[in-house]
Amino acid sequence: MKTSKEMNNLQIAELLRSVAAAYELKDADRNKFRIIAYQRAADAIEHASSELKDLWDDAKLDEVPGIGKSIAEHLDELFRTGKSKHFEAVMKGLPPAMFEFMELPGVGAKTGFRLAKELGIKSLADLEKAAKSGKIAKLEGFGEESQSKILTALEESKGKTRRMLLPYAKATAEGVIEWMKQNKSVMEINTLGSLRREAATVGDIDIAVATKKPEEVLGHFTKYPKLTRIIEKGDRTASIIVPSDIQVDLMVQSPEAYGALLQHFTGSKHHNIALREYALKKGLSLSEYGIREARNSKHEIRKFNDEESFYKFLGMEWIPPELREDSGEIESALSQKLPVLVELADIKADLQIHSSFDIETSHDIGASTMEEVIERADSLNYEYIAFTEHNPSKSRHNEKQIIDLLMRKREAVDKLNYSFVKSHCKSVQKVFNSLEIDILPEGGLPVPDEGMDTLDFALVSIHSSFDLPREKMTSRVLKALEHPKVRVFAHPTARKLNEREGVEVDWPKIFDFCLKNDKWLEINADPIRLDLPDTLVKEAVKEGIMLSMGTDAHHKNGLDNMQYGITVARRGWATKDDIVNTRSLKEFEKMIS
Ligand code: DGT
Ligand code: CA
Ligand code: CA
Ligand code: ZN
Repeated sequence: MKTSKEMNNLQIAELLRSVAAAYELKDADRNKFRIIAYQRAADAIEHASSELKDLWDDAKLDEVPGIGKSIAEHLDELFRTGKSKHFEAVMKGLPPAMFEFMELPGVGAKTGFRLAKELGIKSLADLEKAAKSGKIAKLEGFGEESQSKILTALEESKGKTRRMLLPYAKATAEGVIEWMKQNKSVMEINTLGSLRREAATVGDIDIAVATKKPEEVLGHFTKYPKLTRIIEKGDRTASIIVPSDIQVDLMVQSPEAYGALLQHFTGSKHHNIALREYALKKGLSLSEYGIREARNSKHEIRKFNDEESFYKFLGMEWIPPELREDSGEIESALSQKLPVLVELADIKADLQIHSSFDIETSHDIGASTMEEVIERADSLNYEYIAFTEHNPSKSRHNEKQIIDLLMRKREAVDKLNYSFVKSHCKSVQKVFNSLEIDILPEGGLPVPDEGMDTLDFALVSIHSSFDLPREKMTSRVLKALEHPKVRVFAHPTARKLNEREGVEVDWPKIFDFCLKNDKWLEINADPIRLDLPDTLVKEAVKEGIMLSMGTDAHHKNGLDNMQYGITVARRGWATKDDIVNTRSLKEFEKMIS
């Protein structure tokens, strides 16, 4: 087992997943809750916005939601001594290669174990050899199909480079920016690149500084206390590596020319190419230093201290970084017709929240009570929210039980509206009784109509059978959306960043149906989902479809993720009018009636 005091979040998450797998192999039934606890902790750590090691240094390990007391104790030992006796004991006797194999999609603990043990192999390279020579197909219960799936998974895992999720990138950049601001020669500082454009994932972090003393600023940068290595340091730029193998590039410029630097390194590449082409037609040449006449290299460069004047010189409005993807923003900016993009302050509600209300006790239940969630919503100045717990599972309840459970939740929500909301809230005026309902593989809903009647409105979403062919998937979704109580298609592509591609559906057909029947598409603000993705948001907005924003929070702190949904809405050109939950409570009530 690889252990070290300096493990990064990804490595720790992998370690906890390995422990969960070991429990699963040893006695899955008896360890059921331990397995869930370890997997949940792994997810929490993988998506945490700070390095766990740093939190441990500050004695804040217990503030990470999802890490229970006993796991926290083992992690404490891990950081103190470089290993955990408990983890080692659980994983004892298992071949280390199995954990590597388990990172392939479709390979679970049992398969990973059998591949490592029965083939006697130690690496992914060995596994590939075994698959190519037909050895896997010959194992009992495997066959040609499993073998070719493993080969495909191996191929796909090769080219993949992991990109940071937006919150992690933001927090990492924030750490560097705080450090840089301690230097007096730093006059202005901004993020650049995909981070400034608020893209869903970020490859590396780029930062700009305006200064009159470049050398001093770059020197300070390369003394960043958390850096693990310096890649290069020049006159105007430097690059370092910080924990989790993340690259941070710094570029400096004098304050008079800072606007051109910002513009140039914010990108995107495609926006810059299109802008350069436009400028060339006007006989101008653009660079990180400014603008000059294209055919006259002796012509003095015109400098810009901010971006507004840079774009203005080209006859354009300033273009918000989120729109700089060469998807029509230059034309709009030239005719001064850029949209007024929605802002976080416009949001009056959160329309996907899971509380701990035990509609279904064993699967994906929220960690905060309804009251705790309402208090948090109130502190965010929301006017209303919707509780959207998952539907009670059909396999474990009969129809009557499902209806009873839903009636019980209806009563609980009514009671909250009569008492708690009135007595405790300054801005929240109403909580809605909603439900996130699985779309069954054939398109039906697992809730009988009598249960649907208890709801104010419902969300539907895909949580299984992700691989249906396009036609089938489309009719499946349309069938679910047909029910009059259903208003929202939640996390419509079902993608998970770095984990799972979105489903295949006929989007124009879905858009058309939503438009005609007043159904809404969700922008799920969970940073691992950000779904609808920005490019589809843009198409939906163009069609005039309404969007519903929800954090999909499973803990009261999750309500704070709305900001990430806003980045997607803005990148998709959405204005306040395109978003359902910018409406006042009165208007919203009319919309769902
Ligand atoms: P990323 O890091 O993969 O998430 O994407 P970006 O957009 O941050 O790309 P990056 O870090 O390679 O470069 C930052 C921006 O700088 C990029 O959007 C376009 C702009 N840029 C302009 N000229 C150049 C150049 O010569 N080299 C690079 N690398 N970027 C340039
Ligand atoms: Ca970058
Ligand atoms: Ca870069
Ligand atoms: Zn969901």
